[in-house]
Amino acid sequence: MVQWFPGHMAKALKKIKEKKTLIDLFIVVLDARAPISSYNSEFDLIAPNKPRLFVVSKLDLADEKKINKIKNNFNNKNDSIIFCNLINNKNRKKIFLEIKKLLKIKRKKELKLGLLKPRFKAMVIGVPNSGKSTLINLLSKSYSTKTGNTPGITKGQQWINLNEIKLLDTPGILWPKFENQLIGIKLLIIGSIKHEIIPLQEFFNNAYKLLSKYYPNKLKEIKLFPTEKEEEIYSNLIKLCNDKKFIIKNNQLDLNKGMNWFKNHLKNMKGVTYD
Ligand SMILES: Nc1nc2c(ncn2[C@@H]2O[C@H](COP(=O)(O)OP(=O)(O)OP(=O)(O)O)[C@@H](O)[C@H]2O)c(=O)[nH]1
Ligand SMILES: [Mg+2]
Repeated sequence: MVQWFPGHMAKALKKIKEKKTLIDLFIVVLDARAPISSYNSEFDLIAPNKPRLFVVSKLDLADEKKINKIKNNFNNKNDSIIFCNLINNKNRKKIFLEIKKLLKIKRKKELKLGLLKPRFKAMVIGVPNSGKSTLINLLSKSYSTKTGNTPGITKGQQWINLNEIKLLDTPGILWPKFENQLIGIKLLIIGSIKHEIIPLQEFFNNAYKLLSKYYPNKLKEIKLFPTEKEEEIYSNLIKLCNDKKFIIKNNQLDLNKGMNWFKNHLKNMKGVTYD
């Protein structure tokens, strides 16, 4: 069984629990290619009374039809949810308006209690690579946080000050419980888990099965055949390497190159939502 929950993630989760009383708003960033698998409802128990904004990122890569159905899963009336592309500056205003709306309610409550805060504090959390730092850069119109298309870019917590609000960037956390291996494969495809933890062949077989089941046409587009049988998946790998002319010396096929090509192809694929 693959170890999905490395030690530093346990530490990050502990830090969230430690800070929760300070925080006025939680912003949870989820990937629209796996919005359900990239959330663990155990978080509901960490701060049940705090306002939460779910920002579902990477809408430009997702399957919009499926997203419309998934929207119904997030129907808790105390939460807000926005689906958007964080690379597009046009979405900045929309997200800000939602944050302001949530904080206005909180401000009213606190004024009643005689509290006056100079700035509200929001903690941005989510699985690795979901777009937390990109969201902070979008909101702060700066490059104050480092981003990159691989998990584990942000290593520690960092406060970013805006006019009315302080945003806390956090390292991506993976949740301690995975209901099944399938969730792990989905998180590998969307780049939330490091590939080093699983042999390439195992990833290839499972990702091929997943794509065959969810998006068979995406395989046909690259002249491969959808199947969930391992012998047939192997024949398709041979075909892929032949088509792409992935050959080592002595006319031997470079199967590793074929599997890596497939891995990158999945990473950049558009129109997919695996939940
Ligand atoms: N296409 C697309 N890419 C996005 C979007 N949001 C973020 N990205 C990309 O996703 C990658 C990860 O973004 P980060 O902001 O570094 O993610 P993070 O959640 O801070 O990741 P960690 O710090 O590793 O936990 C980067 O390459 C971003 O450019 C989006 O809405 N659409
Ligand atoms: Mg980050």
